[in-house]
Amino acid sequence: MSGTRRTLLALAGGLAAVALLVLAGCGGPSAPGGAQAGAVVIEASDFKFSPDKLELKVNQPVTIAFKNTGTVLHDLMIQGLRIQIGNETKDILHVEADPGKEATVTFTPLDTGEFTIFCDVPGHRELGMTGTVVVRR
Ligand SMILES: [Cu+2]
Repeated sequence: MSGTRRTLLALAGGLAAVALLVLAGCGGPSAPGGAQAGAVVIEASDFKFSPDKLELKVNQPVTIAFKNTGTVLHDLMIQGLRIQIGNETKDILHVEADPGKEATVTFTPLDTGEFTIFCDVPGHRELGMTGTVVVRR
């Protein structure tokens, strides 16, 4: 009989593990039904961001869809703002998109304050590809 019990225990353990995985999978920024806690579209053209001002909430996940409608590679950098991406904490956000392409990034801002957004492709920042992100409580 102990053999059967062990099998049952193993089964129960396996089910618990599956349940945990499912729970972990649901813990993202997208709520059931696909609605997103925070989603922003930023368009990059030659040579500006639209919008060039962004307001975020600290500790709240946000997804940025970065659309490049220009004719050359553009990226979006935020330096000095601590963010969480997946299980990692970083102090730089970087997302880039080829012309006509879109890239998305989901992160959680960990600091409040005002930070500068810019395109890191050489020369673009000077041509006006800058913006501001404000992270509020
Ligand atoms: Cu650029």
